[in-house]
Amino acid sequence: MMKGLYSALLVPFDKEGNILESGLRQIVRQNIDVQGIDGLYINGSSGENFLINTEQKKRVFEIVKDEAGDEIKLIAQVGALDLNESIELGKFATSLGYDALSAVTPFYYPFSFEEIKYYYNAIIEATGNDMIIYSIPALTGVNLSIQQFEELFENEKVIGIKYTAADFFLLERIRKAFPDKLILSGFDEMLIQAAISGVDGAIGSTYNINGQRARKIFELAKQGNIQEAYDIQHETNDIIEQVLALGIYPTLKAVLSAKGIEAGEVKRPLAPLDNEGLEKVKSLVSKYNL
Ligand code: SI3
Repeated sequence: MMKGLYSALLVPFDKEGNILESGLRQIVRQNIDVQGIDGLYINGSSGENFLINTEQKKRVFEIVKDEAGDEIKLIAQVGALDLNESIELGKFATSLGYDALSAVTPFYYPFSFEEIKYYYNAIIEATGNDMIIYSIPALTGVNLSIQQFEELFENEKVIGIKYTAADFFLLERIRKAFPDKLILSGFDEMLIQAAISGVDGAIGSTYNINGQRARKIFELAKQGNIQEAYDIQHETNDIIEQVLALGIYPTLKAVLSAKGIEAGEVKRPLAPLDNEGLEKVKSLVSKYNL
């Protein structure tokens, strides 16, 4: 089963934008051995996927599978504006043994729902793998309705949704209508609300550094220990608030670097942290024992 907590994997780059392969392996191990996650979501937003080329995406899939083997679940995000690239990546990840694919809803052009449906069905047909729809309206501008989710679910290979939205009414409607579909929540700062809403798990960038707290929030909320879960969510959100203020991906990488991991830089045009930012990261790491 694909339920559980997944880190949206960070990918380390050098200053020229090349992947630091040994650092990538260290981040995978950190997630498995220290953060205790159930799986990884590879080449999503947190992997800076939309800033790298096809060969780099394939190399990330390859290294992660080689390092993680069958220890955890692996979801390959293959969504792209070039459908041929999505299919190529989907076939590649499937041949490596990835447990499922995921694809962001196509963005930039105002695609019709028929076009979006065509995109998902084409990737599934070409790869034969399971598909998790990656819905993140704040970044894509694509808001799928419950009826549209239903239509996508008509393809049995669409096993679920990565739901990165704060619309808890829609989430409740989806949960009630599709009790057997997988729903993985995408906003780490709203994990408790998502858990109470009945999601099957979550995918998050901050779980690369804060996976143990996320586990407690999720399990306590599922057991109905809401106050205890909320106490940890409050502390978690103190961390997330500061991480967001500094810049999410460079800050998460700086936290990993402070722990001795070769987490590298973000890929330009994303900007690195300045010295003041790096000092703030040091206090964050020691204050919250990250
Ligand atoms: O790699 C990914 O696709 C994600 O990390 C998605 C995930 O929903 C994250 N979203 C983005 C845009 O980074 C969240 O984990 C997010 O970073 C976190 O909730 C802080 O806002």
